Amino acid sequence: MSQANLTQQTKAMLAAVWAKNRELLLHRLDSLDAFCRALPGAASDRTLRSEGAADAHKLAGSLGMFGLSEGTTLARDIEHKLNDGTAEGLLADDIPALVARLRTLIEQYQVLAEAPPPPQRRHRVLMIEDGSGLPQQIHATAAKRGMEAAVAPHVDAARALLKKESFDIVILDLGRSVADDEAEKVRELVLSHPPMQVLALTSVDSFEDRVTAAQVGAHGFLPKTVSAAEIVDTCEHLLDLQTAEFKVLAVDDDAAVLAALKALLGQHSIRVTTLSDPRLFWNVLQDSMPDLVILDLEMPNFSGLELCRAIRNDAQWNRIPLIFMSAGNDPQTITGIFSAGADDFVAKPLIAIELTTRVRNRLERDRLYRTLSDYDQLTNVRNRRSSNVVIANYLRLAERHGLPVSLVIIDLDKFKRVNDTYGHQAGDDVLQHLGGLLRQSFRSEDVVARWGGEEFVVAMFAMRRADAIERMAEVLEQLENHEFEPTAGTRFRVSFSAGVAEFPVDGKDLHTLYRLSDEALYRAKEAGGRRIYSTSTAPVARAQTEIAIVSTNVAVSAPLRHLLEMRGYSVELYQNPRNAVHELTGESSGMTARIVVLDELPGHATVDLAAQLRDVSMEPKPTIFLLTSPGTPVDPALDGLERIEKPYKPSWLMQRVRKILAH
Ligand code: GH3
Ligand code: MG
Repeated sequence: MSQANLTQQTKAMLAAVWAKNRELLLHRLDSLDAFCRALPGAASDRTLRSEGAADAHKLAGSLGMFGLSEGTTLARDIEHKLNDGTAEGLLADDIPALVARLRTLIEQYQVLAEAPPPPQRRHRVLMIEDGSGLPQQIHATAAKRGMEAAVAPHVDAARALLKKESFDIVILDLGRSVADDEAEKVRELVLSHPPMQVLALTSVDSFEDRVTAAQVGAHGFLPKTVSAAEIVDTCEHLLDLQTAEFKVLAVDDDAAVLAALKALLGQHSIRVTTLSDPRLFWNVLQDSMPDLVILDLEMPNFSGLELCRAIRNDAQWNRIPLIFMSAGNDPQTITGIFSAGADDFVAKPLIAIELTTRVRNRLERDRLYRTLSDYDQLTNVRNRRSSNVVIANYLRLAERHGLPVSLVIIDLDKFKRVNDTYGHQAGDDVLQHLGGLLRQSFRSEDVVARWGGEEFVVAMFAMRRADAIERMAEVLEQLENHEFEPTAGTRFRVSFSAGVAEFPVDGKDLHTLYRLSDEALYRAKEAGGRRIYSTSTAPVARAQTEIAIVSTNVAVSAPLRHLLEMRGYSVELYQNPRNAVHELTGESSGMTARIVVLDELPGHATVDLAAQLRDVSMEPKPTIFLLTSPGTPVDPALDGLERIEKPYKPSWLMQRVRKILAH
């Protein structure tokens, strides 16, 4: 965008903000009017004078922002006279004439925009029909706000539509359109269309619903009881977040200044959270996680200086860039601001261009500094120190919202051997590749970090242990499928092991969670590596295996076994069907399995084994999964068994396994 364009657009935005806030600014003249009406007595009334002066002060601060510098000068003049003049002096000054002049200035002022803001591409919203009438209401509200909305009759239709067209946001009703086993379908839909945002609606605002929302990859969730307008508000907020490059928190008790800041900085891809009550500062700071804070100097209850000192004394936030706005620019004020720990100071009246340039520069410099100091140079993921701060904050947020967080430690298997065999550079390439894989695989609200040589940590917000294992297993599969080629013709593959602990059930602080996930990692390594264990992965006696596989075909059984073992399940493999019959059905062996996966076995073996397993007297009886090939007829005697057609999708198979083993 050219500079000229930007200025035009900024002006157009300011014009809109001015039109909206002019009434508010005119109200600031009320106490000045009251002062004038009560003259000549008011000239010696301390209260009336200071109320009038306070309003004149605010007007001086905000008028300049809209380019009305004459108004600022006039308001300043009135403020000084009311504050410092003698009663006689005030009467001689003809304050009513000055106030009337100021009113005329505000009433007549127009921010002239040479051109209307260029049309933006309309945001597109997709919803799924649920029979409640809500999608139609959202449709109407979204249209009024300039969005395009479409309603698909069901999830499959939504998927078909997404293949043809792109949408910016999809609204999902978790109560109806996402049945239990559809969660995976929806997640795929979501993940395959970045950067599409997903808003989940929940029938009751329950913990379980929130977790499901996170599992399907939703970026936000709302109970379905809220109005269509609130839903559309949230959509706008999510879209804002997506396009914003930086986040800023602005604190000022003057709503007109906040509105103008939001509009001005919004033009520079900066999303502004505004706050007019400084008492709510800490909550809003934690929730909005800004990259920079703008503070007004004078505010009721807490002054900007007090907030600034508090920020500089807080372990988590003390490094955030802080910019002050103040109407006073005398040396004493400025020294006070900088000695409280501010990074910069902008005098009110604010000049739009100066303000945006300063904020933008500060943000860019800080980002550069942060990437250098917070990120690992080799792998481009967070380093240990910076991830500690972010994870600790997530734990606090999760506690407040009653959500889980899963902490995972990842350690490459036999990595020393990679270095020894292929050289240090090849080792570095592996670390780099894994860093990239982890960055791609997790949502932006999750934390990925390198904590040491070949040890990585991932913190997943709103994720339970079991789901974290599933996500990690997907990453492990991808890593194992990748071939490294350090020199032409030399190829190798690598794997990792990982340990998972969950907040708050396993521990409430980072230290405890780290220790427990490290213990789980140790057990994963002990079991042979290439797997992910959690705090709840208990060593299982062979007699109580979770899953038995009966297959004479190693090409089928080996990957299946790995798939299950990497997720921490205990697996027993029978390559000889007769052994399986003997062990799994013979009560003498004492052997049980919760699930038996039967491959296509030679002759009648599959039918026989299934029949015998159905007859075992042990409770609970094992659930039988039948592996079938497409096009191969299945014996009618096997009707009623769960079928898995080859080639199966790991994620889909795992969902069914999890459901059965959860009971
Ligand atoms: P295990 O399966 O038990 O984890 O065995 P391992 O060989 O992976 O573990 P060990 O702790 O014995 O070795 C870790 C190796 O990681 C030793 C070190 O040379 C290598 N390493 C650590 N940091 C880096 C790095 O930045 N670059 C490279 N290339 N290698 C590194
Ligand atoms: Mg290792």
